[in-house]
Amino acid sequence: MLLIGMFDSPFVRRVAVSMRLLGLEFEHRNWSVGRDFERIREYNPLGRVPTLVLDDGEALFESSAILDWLDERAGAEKSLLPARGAERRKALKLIATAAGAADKGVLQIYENVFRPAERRHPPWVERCRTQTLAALAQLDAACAATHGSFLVDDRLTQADITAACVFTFIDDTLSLAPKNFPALRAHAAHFEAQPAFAEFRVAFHQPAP
Ligand SMILES: N[C@@H](CCC(=O)N[C@@H](CS)C(=O)NCC(=O)O)C(=O)O
Repeated sequence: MLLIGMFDSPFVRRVAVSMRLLGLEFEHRNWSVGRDFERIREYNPLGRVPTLVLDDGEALFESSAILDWLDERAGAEKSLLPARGAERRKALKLIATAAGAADKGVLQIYENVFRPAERRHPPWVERCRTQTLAALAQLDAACAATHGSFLVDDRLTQADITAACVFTFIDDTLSLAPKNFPALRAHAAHFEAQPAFAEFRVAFHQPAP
């Protein structure tokens, strides 16, 4: 399998970390959504990452769809999501909160990268920042409620992986105050110290338009 996309993207990174944790081997193409747009579009009409090219040539995109396939391939025993019920709903809601925070974080970065200075609209950027911070506040409360344990199901799930990858990305890129979100920060630090996370930890690269 071939994973396309740079590891400074929280969406690419959560897929890479999950593949490592599930014991699935992959090759990596460190392609940038700016510089390598045309190359990515050969596999994904949207030119977005992550894109996962399977061994038979089929390309999957949208990280949640990729993760769904990886879980299915790894089997129910290893799956990173609870199979059903309240724990699954809770995990999906936390994942949506974290992924939404990342979406809004990415939009704030792209406002600077892809839009000329005279066309930027500060109220829109401010709105995105408000949304990002509100989502992080919810995740922080969820982490505080677990008292340092896993977010869901008393085991490592995609909720922990996504929350950690997203917090690290936003902390790296959007100048959070170090004292903010203490429980989420501690949760991310705990997971970032583990080999599957550390292996895919890179400095953020601003995409060239
Ligand atoms: N919902 C998508 C979001 C992925 C995403 O935002 N990827 C960014 C990189 S972090 C990207 O491809 N940006 C280029 C673009 O959207 O044109 C997913 O979960 O895969």
